[in-house]
Amino acid sequence: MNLPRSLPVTHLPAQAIAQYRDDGWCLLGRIIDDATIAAIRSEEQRFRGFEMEYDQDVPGAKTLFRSQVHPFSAIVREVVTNGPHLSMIQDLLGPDLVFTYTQFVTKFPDGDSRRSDFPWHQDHGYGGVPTADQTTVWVALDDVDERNGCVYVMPGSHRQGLLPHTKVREDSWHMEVPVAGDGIPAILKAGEAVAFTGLTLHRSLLNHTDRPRRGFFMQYATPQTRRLDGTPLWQQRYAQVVRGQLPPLVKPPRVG
Ligand SMILES: O=C(O)CCC(=O)C(=O)O
Repeated sequence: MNLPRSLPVTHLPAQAIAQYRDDGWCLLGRIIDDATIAAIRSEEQRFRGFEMEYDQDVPGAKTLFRSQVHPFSAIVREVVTNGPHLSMIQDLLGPDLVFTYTQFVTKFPDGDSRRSDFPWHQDHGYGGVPTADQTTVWVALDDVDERNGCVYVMPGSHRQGLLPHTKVREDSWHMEVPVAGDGIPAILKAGEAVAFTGLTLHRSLLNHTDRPRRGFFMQYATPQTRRLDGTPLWQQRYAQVVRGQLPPLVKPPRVG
């Protein structure tokens, strides 16, 4: 499957690269065109009905997560492995890129039940990675702002290193970090994206509208990015090199 190439491959302006380095996040602008957004929305709808390998649906929750769908969706795979944003991620992480994870995050209308919020966390708090060298690209599938539960980022928080996370409740897999301050809302039109590091604190609040807020994120690491136990992310299930290559691998393969 080929993506409609209506969006040019672009590089990030120096100012965005500096902001990502200093503040731990930056806007990428429009990275998915209308036709592709429509196709990705259809896939989001398709996968709603099926709990995937890494998902744990929480009864009564107002947010649905559908993870690692790219092996099962040609259009999602094409976007994550060949989208016009990859050159921008190379600007942030270097020439060699490992794609690691994708997830749909659908926040249903919440009223005021407080069940569609996602508290402050670092993505690496879940993944157990001590360094900032993985980038989450969060793409809006609907226009998002403070009313329907956009993502908020805390500038500079990536410089605190990996922070202790605690479970919010016994019956939930969500974890949180206590944070003072509101952060910056990433207000996006459908098809636009915000990028942040794996150590950047972020959260999302309630969806106060009467329509689902659909988001989609993709994560990219360097070949050097490792978990606390030393496992490189490129070795994890469903990871793949999407730009450049792995460095020379020093440990010889075991034979026999
Ligand atoms: O999409 C959202 O509301 C936040 C998702 C998020 O932060 C995550 O899955 O790590």
